[in-house]
Amino acid sequence: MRRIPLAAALALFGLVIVSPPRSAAGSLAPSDPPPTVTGAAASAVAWPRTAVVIDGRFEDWQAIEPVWNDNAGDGKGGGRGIDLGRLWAASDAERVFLCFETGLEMGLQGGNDVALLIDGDDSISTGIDRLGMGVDLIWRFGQREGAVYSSSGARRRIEQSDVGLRQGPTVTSPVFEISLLRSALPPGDAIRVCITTGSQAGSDRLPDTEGGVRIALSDAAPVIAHTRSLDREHPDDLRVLTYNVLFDGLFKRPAPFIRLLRAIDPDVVCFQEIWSHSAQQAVDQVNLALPGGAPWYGGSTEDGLIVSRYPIIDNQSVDDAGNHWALIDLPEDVYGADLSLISAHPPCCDNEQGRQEELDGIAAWMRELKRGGDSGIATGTFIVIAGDMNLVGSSEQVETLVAGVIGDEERFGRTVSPDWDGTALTDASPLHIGGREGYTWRDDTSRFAPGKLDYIVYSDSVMEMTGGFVLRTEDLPREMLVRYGLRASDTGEASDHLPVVADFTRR
Ligand SMILES: [Ca+2]
Ligand SMILES: [Ca+2]
Ligand SMILES: [Ca+2]
Ligand SMILES: [Ca+2]
Repeated sequence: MRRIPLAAALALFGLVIVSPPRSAAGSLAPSDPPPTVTGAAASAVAWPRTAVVIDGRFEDWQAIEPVWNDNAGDGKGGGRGIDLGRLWAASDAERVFLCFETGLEMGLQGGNDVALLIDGDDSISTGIDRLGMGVDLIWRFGQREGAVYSSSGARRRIEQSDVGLRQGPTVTSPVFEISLLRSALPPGDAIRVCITTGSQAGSDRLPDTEGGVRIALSDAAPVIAHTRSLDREHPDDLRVLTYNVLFDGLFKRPAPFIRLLRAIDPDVVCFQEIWSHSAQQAVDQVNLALPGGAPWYGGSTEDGLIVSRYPIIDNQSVDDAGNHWALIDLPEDVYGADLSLISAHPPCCDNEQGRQEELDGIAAWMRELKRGGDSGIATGTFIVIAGDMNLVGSSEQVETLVAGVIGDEERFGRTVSPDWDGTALTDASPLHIGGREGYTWRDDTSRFAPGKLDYIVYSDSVMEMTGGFVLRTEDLPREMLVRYGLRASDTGEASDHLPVVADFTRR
């Protein structure tokens, strides 16, 4: 297995740590340099980042001073080697946001004993007495569950949806950002927090002193971005939609999908989880939603299905697993290039090896296309890979998807940077309308917190992203629902995944 160095892993998530000087006593060190953003991993679009967004990127924490700087090296003996570092905090009237360093690349939702203890009202007289705090809520990340304690100390077990837990990134990382609802905590104008990495000897604690880190809370209204439109910035922008429709939902639950397709008005769609219907049947459904124009085109093998407003010049299976490739004939006068598109759906959950194999196969496929010739694509062709990538394991898989880094070069051949200028592709990473969230999958009955599973990555050397969004109709203002003919329940009824959209123009 390849290991990527810590610095590279940090850069991948937009964060560069400039050797933070840890204060000897583990006390607050406000003079530490805030994390800086690398150019490559920065957002493609200048989102109104006036607040913290739980999206697995960290540029939003740049202007915020850490509230604690834990000693380096005090967590190497236990707690699975986790060595807590800096802690950042933010808040508004609705949520508390935390960002913390773990000293090593790790997954947050399993394989660790990290616990977050919160005294939600800064009062020793409520909750249970732990580490000099009156702890009202404990969340155990690795167990994906927690507990709240009443003022009398009575315990009630909780799951992620009970506290509105958000966390990112969904893949492994040495830094995580999380948020939870203030309504899950007793009311107060300050909280105390402590993070522990386990109970065995040598485990780390942040802070090491009793009483936790005190964080004064803001009652400011949540910052909502002023996105009040689903429309393209320019009518000619190419709109790509990827949508995991959950077990043929496009046919089993057509009504919300028809409304959503009509509102989103895509040019090309990458569907996943259409198992028992043909490309022509998918085309017919899209035609039902968006009639009146030229006929739609479709191509599929299994699972990864592509529907396009523009003709499909060529299409093939990337592999036996159903990841699907199509070359789409975009209007020459508008875009000056065609579109090489993959609709992908690598396996989910614990199947880390199977997922890496499919992503390796996609990277190899892209490499061969780029060779040109009879079986290749023309230089400068738009390249987009979109789909439900199920990236819940190693961050190396993000590297394979975005930078084409092949894990098993013996089997899949050498790594070639996928973009035309010899660099990586760019992760579009759109946010929800409202700008507060980055997740693309959510199931409130699951023990897994909402996550970013669906991706659109593109060749930024020839394409410029002009907009995009993740759509969750429950969060739309009434006026927008009416304007776009949507119902608040649509995305929830349709699928556990949300529609993910990115708009492009020629660079
Ligand atoms: Ca963020
Ligand atoms: Ca530490
Ligand atoms: Ca308390
Ligand atoms: Ca410590």
